[in-house]
Amino acid sequence: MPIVVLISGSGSNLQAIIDAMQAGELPVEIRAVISNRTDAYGLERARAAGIHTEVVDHREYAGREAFDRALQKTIDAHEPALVVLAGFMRILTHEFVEHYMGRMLNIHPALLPLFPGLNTHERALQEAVKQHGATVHFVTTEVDGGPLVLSARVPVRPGDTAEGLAARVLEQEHRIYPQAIRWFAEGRLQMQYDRVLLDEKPLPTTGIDFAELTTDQTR
Ligand code: NHR
Ligand code: GAR
Repeated sequence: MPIVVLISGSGSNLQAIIDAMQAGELPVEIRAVISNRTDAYGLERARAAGIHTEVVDHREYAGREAFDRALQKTIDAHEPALVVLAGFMRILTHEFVEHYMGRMLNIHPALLPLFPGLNTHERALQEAVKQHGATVHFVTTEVDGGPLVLSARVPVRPGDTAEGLAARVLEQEHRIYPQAIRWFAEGRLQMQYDRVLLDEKPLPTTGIDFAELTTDQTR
């Protein structure tokens, strides 16, 4: 399945996708990696894997609408069946999201619906939650509010820093994102209205907990 990956930074989730592809565990072809930042390290990861890269720099556009139109044009030239947000840091307009509805996934570094938006690890520490994690969801116009697919939990430990917690969460991101993308690529995962179907069956609104995956679901 042809996909396009959008990044803004380090690209460790991109790397996890590339690694899963190279291990023969993910039936996708990354047609392009697109960054809104010229200095994103993920661009180098893509180049090292021989993947086409492009930059659409948001600072070169008069506003979000103009940026999103340029981004959409760049993406659509590659005719992806799925758009993957992997640490992409720009909020997307309604028009853009409508265009890719049901075929755009995001990974968010929190247990949604807790802590949508930015600085999730700092906020989790501030609120002294016992568990934190990451969630894969379909992208809708409501930021970090789309239907939930798959999440993984990590414990929050006494004395944790935001950096330490972020690293623990990131390890889990690298497990769950390739799994969710694989389901989509195999035609097993669909968004229908505000629900997610896996193998034609609706998921609970919380999505699936990675720790509770059945052998059927991971096959
Ligand atoms: N766009 C829509 N419409 N819906 C979603 O669910 C989206 C989205 C765009 C990005 C990722 C999201 C995350 O996982 C995502 C989901 C950036 C911001 C943000 O406030 C919020 C959420 C997410 C990504 N960005 C600032 C902005 O003004 C810029 C911050 C920066 O450049 O560092 O766009 O967390
Ligand atoms: C990841 O933790 C991802 O969940 C988060 O940024 C990090 C990107 O890491 N995404 C967001 O915060 C989106 N607003 P990566 O570039 O190494 O994949």
